[in-house]
Amino acid sequence: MVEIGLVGKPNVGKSTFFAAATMHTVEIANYPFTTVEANRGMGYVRKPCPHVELGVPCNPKKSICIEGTRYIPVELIDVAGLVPEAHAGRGLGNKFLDDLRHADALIHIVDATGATDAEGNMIAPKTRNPYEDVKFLEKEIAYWIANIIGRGWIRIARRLEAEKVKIESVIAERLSGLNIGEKEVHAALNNIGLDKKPTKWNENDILKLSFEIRRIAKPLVIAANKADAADEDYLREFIKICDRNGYSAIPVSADYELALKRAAKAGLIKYNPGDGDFEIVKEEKLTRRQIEALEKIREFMKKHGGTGVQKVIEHAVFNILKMIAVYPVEDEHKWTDKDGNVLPDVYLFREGATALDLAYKVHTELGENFIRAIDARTKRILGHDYILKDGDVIKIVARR
Ligand SMILES: Nc1nc2c(ncn2[C@@H]2O[C@H](COP(=O)(O)OP(=O)(O)OP(=O)(O)O)[C@@H](O)[C@H]2O)c(=O)[nH]1
Ligand SMILES: [Mg+2]
Repeated sequence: MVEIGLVGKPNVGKSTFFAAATMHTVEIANYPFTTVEANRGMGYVRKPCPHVELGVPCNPKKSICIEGTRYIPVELIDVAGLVPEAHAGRGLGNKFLDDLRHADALIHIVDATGATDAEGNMIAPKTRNPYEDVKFLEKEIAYWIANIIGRGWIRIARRLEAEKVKIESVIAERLSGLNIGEKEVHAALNNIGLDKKPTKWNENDILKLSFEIRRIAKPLVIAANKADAADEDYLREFIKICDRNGYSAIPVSADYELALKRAAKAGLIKYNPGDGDFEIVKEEKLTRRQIEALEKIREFMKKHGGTGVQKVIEHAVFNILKMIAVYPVEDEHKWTDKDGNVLPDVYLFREGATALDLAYKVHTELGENFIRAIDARTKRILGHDYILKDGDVIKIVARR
């Protein structure tokens, strides 16, 4: 399962975002360190469901299909707020970081109103430049990585040089607990070009390398949260600065998304997560103030194409991690499993994954006994090295 960490300093709306995306009930409050233990839950990314082409309703098992849109689960982790020097043990220290070990990507939630200081205390709007938060988070994570790489470095570097082992394999071994592998370390080393002799590396070199490893192995998208309360020019300026520095920042109102989800759950409105609009269905049950509040939300959604929550999660999965959705079936004619369920499963893969990867994901045995795959649309036979495409419906044929 894809894991996405919701990170940021205290009091920016991480838990609100999490609650809105997962519908879990979690503690939300207007003071720092409300969350101590990480919350884990399912969020979703959307894809058009192939059942529409087939003209037969689907029977999803672990995903959901609403009006022709497939909602595919991804795991979200809401962690404790991060404060400056957390890597050195301040605030809740490395606890936050430890909860993110397996994350594939991060959503950095910031207060785009500029009304929370570095520690998460409320201050006047526009006093804390949210871009400061972007830089500080980069730094904290890089220090965290550098601490792990740099522990007893000189001894390791000497051994490396004496035994002629590959540098990337030694560093990747140190970082294996963080879900960071040789490939990422290799790419980072290539990009920054350090001295060939690791005994020559100083603390700064290791830090530079760690910044680059973070960029590659824990890529992030920025949720410019509390956009509902932000000054428009201030928000626009922030997004521009992020963009100039290679980050995508998306305006978000986690608060609005949570309000819509709750109203939909209560049957007051009809709203499919991620939609650009909603419909009031039980106007008679709403007070005037509630209707006014909903209309304010609608105005925001018109301007931004939704509340932004779904957009940020999908940006992380589809644009940053470049994932595709693939549907394995047992009957390539009916697109069913052995029990006759239509398009029961869907898996997310990184671009470049093959038919053999799909087989292994469905079942190790299927991978080990792989003979061929069949494209259920065209009935074309595909080899083990066929590169999966987004939306593929595939049957795997294996030895019994
Ligand atoms: N205006 C506005 N307020 C929000 C939004 N999202 C969260 N808030 C408020 O910001 C405060 C903090 O929200 P939380 O979700 O608890 O923040 P957190 O980042 O999880 O905080 P910690 O767990 O303390 O790190 C609460 O008062 C929320 O109601 C939003 O989109 N708009
Ligand atoms: Mg929280």
